[in-house]
Amino acid sequence: MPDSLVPQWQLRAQFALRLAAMYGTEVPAYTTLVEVSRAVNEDVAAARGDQARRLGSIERVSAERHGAIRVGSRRELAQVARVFAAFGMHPVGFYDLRDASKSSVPVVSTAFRPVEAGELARNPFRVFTSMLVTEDRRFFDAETQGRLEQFIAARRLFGPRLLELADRAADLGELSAAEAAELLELATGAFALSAEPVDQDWYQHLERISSVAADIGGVASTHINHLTPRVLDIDDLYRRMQAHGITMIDEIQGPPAWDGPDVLLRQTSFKALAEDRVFRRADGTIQRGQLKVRFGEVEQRGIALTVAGRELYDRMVAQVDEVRGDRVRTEVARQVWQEHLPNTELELAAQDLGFFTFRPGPARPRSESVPELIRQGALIPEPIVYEDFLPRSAAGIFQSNLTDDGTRDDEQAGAEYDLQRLSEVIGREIHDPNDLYARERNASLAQALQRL
Ligand code: OOG
Ligand code: NI
Repeated sequence: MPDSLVPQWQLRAQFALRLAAMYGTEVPAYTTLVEVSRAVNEDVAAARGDQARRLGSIERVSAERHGAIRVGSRRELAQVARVFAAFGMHPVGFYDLRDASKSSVPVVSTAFRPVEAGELARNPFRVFTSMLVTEDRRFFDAETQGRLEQFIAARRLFGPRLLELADRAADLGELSAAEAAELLELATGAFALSAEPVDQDWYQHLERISSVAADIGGVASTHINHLTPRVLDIDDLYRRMQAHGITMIDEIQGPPAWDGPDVLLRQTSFKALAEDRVFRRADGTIQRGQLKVRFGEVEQRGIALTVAGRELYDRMVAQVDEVRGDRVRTEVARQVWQEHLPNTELELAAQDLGFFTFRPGPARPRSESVPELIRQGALIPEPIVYEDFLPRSAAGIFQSNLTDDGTRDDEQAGAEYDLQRLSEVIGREIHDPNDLYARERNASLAQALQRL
C-alpha cells in the first residue's frame, strides 16, 4: 500500500499537539490553564453566539496556541528557522526587547507563523523566538561574551537528520507518513527540557546579569518556555485562575477591558513554577535543585490595527504613562481609550484604524468614498485578527520568570539590530506584519468594490 502524504498544515497541527502533550507532562499547571481556557471559551460561545465567532471559529480558537523559545546564536536561529519552515511557519515581525524601558532583556526576537489567511485558519500555531545578543556590552563584558559564545558553539540543538527532514518538508510542502512521524518526533524532542546537569557556577554567573541569559546560555539545550492558549474573555479567565488558587501577575498586559471592540492582544501569565533540575558544582559533585524558568500565559486576540491605528495606540499608551501617577494602569487606560478610540468596529473600519476584509452589503452604494460606503452599509467590514505580538507586553511577560532585575550598564554600547539585520541572520526575509494585513485587506476591498 502506498504511503499516504501528510500536508504541511497537518504537520503544523500535529507539531502543536505534540508540544502541548509534552509540555503538559512537564508543567502540570499548563493543563489547568488549558482546562479553564476551554471552559471560558465554551461559556462565551454559548452566551454570545455568532458575535464570539467574529474573531475566529471556536474550533480555531480552542486549538490555538503560541509557544516561546530562546536560542543563543545566529547559527541556532538560522537552524530553528529551517525547523519551523517545515511546518509552514515563517518569520514575521521584529521585536527588540533590550530597550523596552524598565524591563529589558538581552534578546532580539521574531515570531514564526503561517502567513496566508487560509493557512492561519487551518492552524495558526506560532512561536515567539528570541536570540541572545551576546555582543551587547550593556549586559555582557568581553570575558562573559567569549565564554557564552564558546559554550553555545559547542552544543547542538538540532541534529542533521532533523534538519534534513525539515528542509524536505519545506521544499515539498508535505511528507510521507513515515517521514512525518520521524520529523515530529525529532522536532518535538528538540524542545524538551533536558535532564543534563547544569553547571552551577556558570548558571549563577549569568543569572546575576539576566535570568533570561542564564536560561539560554547556561544550559546545554533549548526548551519550550511556555505554551499559550487563546481565550475569548481574558478578564473572566483571570478571575477563574485566581479562584483556582493560581497567582497571576498583577495585571493583564496590553489594551484595557472596555466597551469597544477588542484590538491587538491582551495577555497575562502566572509566575514561573519551581522545577527540579540537576546541578554540577565546581568540585564536580552533583546536586539536586530547582529552577523557576517556565510559566503559564494566556491571551485574548483582537483586531489588527493599521499603521495609523497603531500610532494612535502607541500615543494612548504614552499618555496613560504620563497621566497615571499611582493610579491603576488599566483603569486610566480605559478612560484614555474611551476618549480617543472609536468604540465600534464600523468606525474603526471607516476611519481606517483597524484592518478588515470587506464584502458588499445590502445597502445601495451612494458614494465613491470607502468610508462613506462603510457607513452607508454598502460595504460590510469583517475584522482581521491580530496574529502578532506586542513588544511591551512581551517584555512584561519575560518578567514572569525573573527573580530580580539583573544588571545592565547603559554607559556601554548596545549592538544594532533591526528587521533587515535579523533577516540576514536567518537567511530569509522576515515579513513585515503590516504588509501581510494590508495585502489581505487590499485584495478583499478591490474585489468587493468591483462587485458593487
Ligand atoms: C517570550 C516572551 C514573549 C509573548 O507572548 O509576548 C511572549 C519568552 O518568554 O521567551 O511570549
Ligand atoms: Ni508568550
